[in-house]
Amino acid sequence: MKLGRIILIGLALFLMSGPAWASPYATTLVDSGGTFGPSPYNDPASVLGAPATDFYDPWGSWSGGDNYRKVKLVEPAYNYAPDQTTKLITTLRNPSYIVVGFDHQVINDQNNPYGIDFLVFGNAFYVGSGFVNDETNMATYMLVGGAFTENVLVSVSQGPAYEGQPQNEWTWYTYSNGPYGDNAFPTQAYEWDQAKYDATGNGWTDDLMDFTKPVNPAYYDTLMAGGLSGAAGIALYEGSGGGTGFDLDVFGLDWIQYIKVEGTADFKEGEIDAFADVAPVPVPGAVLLLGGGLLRLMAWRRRTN
Ligand SMILES: [Ca+2]
Ligand SMILES: [Ca+2]
Ligand SMILES: [Ca+2]
Repeated sequence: MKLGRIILIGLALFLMSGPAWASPYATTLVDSGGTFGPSPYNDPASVLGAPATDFYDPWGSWSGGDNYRKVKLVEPAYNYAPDQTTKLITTLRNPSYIVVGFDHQVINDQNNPYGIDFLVFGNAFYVGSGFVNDETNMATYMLVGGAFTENVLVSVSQGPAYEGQPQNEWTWYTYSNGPYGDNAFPTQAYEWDQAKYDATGNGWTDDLMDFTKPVNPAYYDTLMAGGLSGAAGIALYEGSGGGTGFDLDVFGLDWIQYIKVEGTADFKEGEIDAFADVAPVPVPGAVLLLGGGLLRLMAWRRRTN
């Protein structure tokens, strides 16, 4: 009796948590080559795992702030992680490429927000009206219009057609006309709390934004136009951690498992930080439809009985 309940709870927890081996981020460095940036922007493995949230700015205290900085939409990942050892982002020059793999299929799920199936994070940032550090009040710091973005070419693949097929012979689908990596939306790592700023002079919380949630593409123009505060910009992210959104519908693909980023001769160069599989959001309407279907089924059973 007691054991049965424990098993049921365990089963429920297992179903809620999903497979323990699935990471939302790229987990495997499949291949890389060509010309990367100078150290610390030269390690292709820097694009694995979660986007950078904090970095060590050697000039930070010299310029009146702290050396330890949080990644924000107006101050992107730079230099090393706070441990001053871990590299965060990789610069792709012409020619160069990095191929990464997920530990699961990235699904073209109809419940993915805005049709966006995966996100690519770089070091793009919105241009602001002056000096920014972790003590800057995001409610008065203004986005003045425009962003520092670059265009890294992105391709996707389902991987080898047979075991051992070399990467350069896989079928690749390239977003030749964009979107590109290292572009809008800039990474926003932590939630901003205005009350905390007013009380302490530092409004950054320890609560991470969601790196598996895309920013609503409808806000692209508003954020690019500027004339809004940093806090207002973060609010438009609606809890998302940013990143450039990609839709597999462009190629009619149901899923992919590998992503390639390239620096190419036509100025497709820039920095890549991470890749994320977008989490599907159950649509309330779908639940209602399902509920309605069950009611109809019950009614039909009643009629036929
Ligand atoms: Ca899609
Ligand atoms: Ca860049
Ligand atoms: Ca990284």
